[in-house]
Amino acid sequence: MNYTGASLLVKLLERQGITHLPGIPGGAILPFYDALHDSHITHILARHEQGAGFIAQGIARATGHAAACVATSGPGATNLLTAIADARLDSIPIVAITGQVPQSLIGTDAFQEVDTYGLTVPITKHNFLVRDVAELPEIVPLAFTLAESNRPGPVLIDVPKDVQTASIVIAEDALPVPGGRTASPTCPNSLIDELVTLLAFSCRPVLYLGGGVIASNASSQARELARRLAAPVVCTLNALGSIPADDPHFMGMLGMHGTRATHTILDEADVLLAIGARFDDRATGKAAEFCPRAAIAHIDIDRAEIGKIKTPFLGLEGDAAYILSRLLARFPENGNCAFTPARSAWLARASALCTAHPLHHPTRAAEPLHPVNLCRFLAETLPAGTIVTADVGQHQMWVAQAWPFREPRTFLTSGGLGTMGFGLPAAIGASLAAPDRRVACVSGDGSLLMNIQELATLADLGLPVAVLVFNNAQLGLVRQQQELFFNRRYAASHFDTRLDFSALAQAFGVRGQRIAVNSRDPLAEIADALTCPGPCIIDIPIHEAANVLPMVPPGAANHQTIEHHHLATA
Ligand SMILES: Cc1ncc(C[n+]2csc(CCOP(=O)(O)OP(=O)(O)O)c2C)c(N)n1
Ligand SMILES: [Mg+2]
Repeated sequence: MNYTGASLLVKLLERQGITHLPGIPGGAILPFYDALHDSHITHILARHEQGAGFIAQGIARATGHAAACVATSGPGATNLLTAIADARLDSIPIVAITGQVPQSLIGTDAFQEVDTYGLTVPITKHNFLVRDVAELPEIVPLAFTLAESNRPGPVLIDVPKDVQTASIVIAEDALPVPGGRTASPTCPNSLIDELVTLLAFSCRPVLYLGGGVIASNASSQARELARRLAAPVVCTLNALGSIPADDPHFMGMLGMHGTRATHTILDEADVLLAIGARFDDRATGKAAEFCPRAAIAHIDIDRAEIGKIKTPFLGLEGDAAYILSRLLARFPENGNCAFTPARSAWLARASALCTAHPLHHPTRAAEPLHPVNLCRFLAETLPAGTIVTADVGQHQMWVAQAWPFREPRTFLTSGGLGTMGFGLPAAIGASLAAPDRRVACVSGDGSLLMNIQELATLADLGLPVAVLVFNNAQLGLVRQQQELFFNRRYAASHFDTRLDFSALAQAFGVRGQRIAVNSRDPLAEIADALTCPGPCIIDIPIHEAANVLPMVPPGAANHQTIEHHHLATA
């Protein structure tokens, strides 16, 4: 069959199973858009390429499969960079396709020419500049294989305009098989044996789950291992939902906004089993003082992570689901490993610590809109299985602390890069990928503005996304750091104009509701607004001086956490 580069690219994306393709057209990618016109792929017209990138991320995070996005050359490509870098740090599989000026013009400062390949070298898992139309059948499936296999990540394909317009003849049966996740390296028996021994003889084991548990779909195995070992479990921000919040083994999120209980459990552990976690500084605090009594065993698909921050006693390179399945076979259901007196006492102590150090917050009756109460109320009110996206700031940390996530892939957040503006487009992507689910985006009055233009995309699509703005008229997390660590010198953290997000929503054609500061029953108003079946924004006033506590000062050890009572007496 006769193809142009553009129609071949579309064909290859169709064969990859791509159904939604967020992007924005422009000169250097127009041949591709022309070919897309004949395709059953639904193009999602974003309003900014960063939005398109995060819509793709929302699809990928909700499904675990690589999603694609598209942009033109120059500013289209540079607008994508933040979403690509974000995917890199959180190991999210996306394939970004960019138009490029014709090869004859590359290097001439042509109109809308930028070195997209060069710019994306450090922020992609891999990138391609297509030189010849005949390379497309190899490159496209390979891009998806690379994005999804082993440690997932973003891949970029830069396609010069002349490659898009070039002709090629390929027989239908000569088209390549689609790319996808390949088998991960296996792990030698001897290492599994050593890990089994380490765990079997441990009196105070802790499982430390990272985003890799969700990436490898290993949540149920991790939960089962915790049960069979009677081991407490702590999660990073990106692992929330991998074990249900009400599971008796779950001891909270560790790190900068974790509780004293979570950190005491880690301080007392004798074996730490890290699974798909990378010992990020926001999780470990001062790394030298993290888990001082524990022998560390580290399971990770990326061998470069093993020993990067902490030298483990045992390092196991491999897929978490696979290694955990092998471990489960060694700790059978009716084995006696879990129920030694020491183990039972340890699990009981861990639970007692959690009871003794809960999140501090006023009662719902006293302060219904205290963010912790608000998160719990929203979780009760929204249907089970709701997918929650968060933006970046205090509101994100309150959601992480207080929202009782019960399933993997129900909390989508920018962990590694911490990108304000993630929430709304990621929610659009999640809703496209999971049309039968409710999607809620918890955002801040600062973050939402960073990709507010995607409200127009949301209005076009009419998706059931509720945007909940925790409006404190502040860059709250910045204000909090200035209060705690910069002598209350509030530089550039307060907004002089308090925006009316409900009015803004209406301008975009989305239903908006503003909860008044003096509302008699704000929670009932919120519940009522949530009955809206289509997209809506609910603007909720949050106390301007509320802080996310506990908080470990940046660079300090996790046991040096600042708690509510420290401030109350200060
Ligand atoms: C793109 C980007 N710019 C700057 C920051 C630094 N930053 C982190 S949190 C924050 C404040 C966020 O404000 P808002 O969205 O209102 O959330 P709040 O903390 O008030 O809940 C800022 C500026 C960031 N994370 N991302
Ligand atoms: Mg704010």
